[in-house]
Amino acid sequence: MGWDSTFSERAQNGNLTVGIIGLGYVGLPTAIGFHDAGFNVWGVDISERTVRMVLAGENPTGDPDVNDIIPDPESSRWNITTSTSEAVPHCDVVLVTVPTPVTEDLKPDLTYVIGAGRSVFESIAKGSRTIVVLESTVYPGVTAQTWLPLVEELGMKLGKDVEIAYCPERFNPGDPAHGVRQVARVVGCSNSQVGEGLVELYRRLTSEDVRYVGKLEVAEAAKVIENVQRDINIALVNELARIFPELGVDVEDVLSAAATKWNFHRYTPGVGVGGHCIPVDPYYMMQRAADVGVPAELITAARAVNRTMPLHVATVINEILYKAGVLSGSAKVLMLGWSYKAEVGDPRETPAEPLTEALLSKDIEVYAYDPHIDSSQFPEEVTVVEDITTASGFDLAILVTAHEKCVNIDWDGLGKRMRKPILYDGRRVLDLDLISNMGWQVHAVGRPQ
Ligand code: SAJ
Repeated sequence: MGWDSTFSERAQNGNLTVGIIGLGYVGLPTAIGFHDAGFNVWGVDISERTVRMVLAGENPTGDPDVNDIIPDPESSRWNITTSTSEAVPHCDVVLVTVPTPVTEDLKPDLTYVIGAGRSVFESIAKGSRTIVVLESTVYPGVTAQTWLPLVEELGMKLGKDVEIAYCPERFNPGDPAHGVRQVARVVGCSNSQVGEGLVELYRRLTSEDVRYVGKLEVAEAAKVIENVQRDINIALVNELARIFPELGVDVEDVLSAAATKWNFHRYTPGVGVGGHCIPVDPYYMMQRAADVGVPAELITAARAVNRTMPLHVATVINEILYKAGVLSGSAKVLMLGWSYKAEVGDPRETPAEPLTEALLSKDIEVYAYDPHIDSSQFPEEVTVVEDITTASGFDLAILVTAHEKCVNIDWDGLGKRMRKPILYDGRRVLDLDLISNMGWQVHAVGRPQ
């Protein structure tokens, strides 16, 4: 039994069964959150490994915040399966939290959204008005464009057999302060009563603001532009990080000075912008603008700045090695960190990859140390360093990811084991004066040579 006049009341008293399709970074914490809020939960993932791990109480995601909070499989309210068709008939609401990556040619890849939608709709009982909510990040129009044809193809009717809504996930991996129970949500739905009913449901999940914002496209667009804005802001400081060193000025000094102004938003330049959100979502907005023939020049230009940051850094590093007298073809560079973000074990869209490709193209050997990333997740052309305390023989060390275990290392000891103690701080988090006093030659993104 999905939507009916008692839905809001059932949501308020936890008397609903919530299905979650996709138990990854977003889906698993969401399933756990609704279980902890007192709901019956059916979690579905196509991966046998994921289902097996979750049922064993183990965390299949790379997000440490999910450790030790997985419910006991004996709980009658916690049902985990690989079968959508088994789960959906039990559910009043089904949340779809599947990946929405971009293709090789940087176009939105909606195959998971379409596949999950189809398997959910096929499993819904006619007349149940089961509510299906897409949470994955898409561009405005996708939910209606992909799911409504599936509903019609199956001979189902919106408002009779099924209801469709959009509620973007705003989950920040590796940031316990912004987990699924602590972030504000917006709900888009063509049926305002269903939208308001979902607001009641999500209010049981998160302590922050939850509001109905109108039709699907409004909520879809809000999520995309949240990340587009972030990409543009980071691109600005990355562009400044290329300009100011040429003026003999450290960009970090400039940004810190500017940040004394009450409405200046401080961002940090780096080797690049990774992850499954920020470097991906702008392509959705660009696609949609192109569909309607309106240029998206700023969004496109910002994406290009961030996308080429690793190449810029590789060029600078090559110059540093050349000036240090390292013979071409003999240089060895140690990357400290591989993941796209500190304290998270996630290599998706990591700038370390294009940086590696650029360094290899300059005949520079690449080694990498990242305690959050399993050695099998590194590309084969990278030599994995398992133990930083014995690593030796490198001509330059570059901080790629500001993991605590890559920042707080024995710099003095490493310096003594380097062939050349040259450091490049790719995240502007290190105390370069302190490290320089240990005998390192120090450089950093946005800092004059
Ligand atoms: N980065 C910079 N400079 C910055 C901030 C980030 O270079 O000033 C780089 C990071 O190193 C990383 C990439 O950008 O490679 C993305 O970093 P992020 O902090 O935005 O982390 P994400 O990708 O996990 O973004 C998530 C997003 N959350 C959701 O989509 C639900 C994003 O919307 C959040 O704004 C962001 O977390 C956050 O607030 O930290």
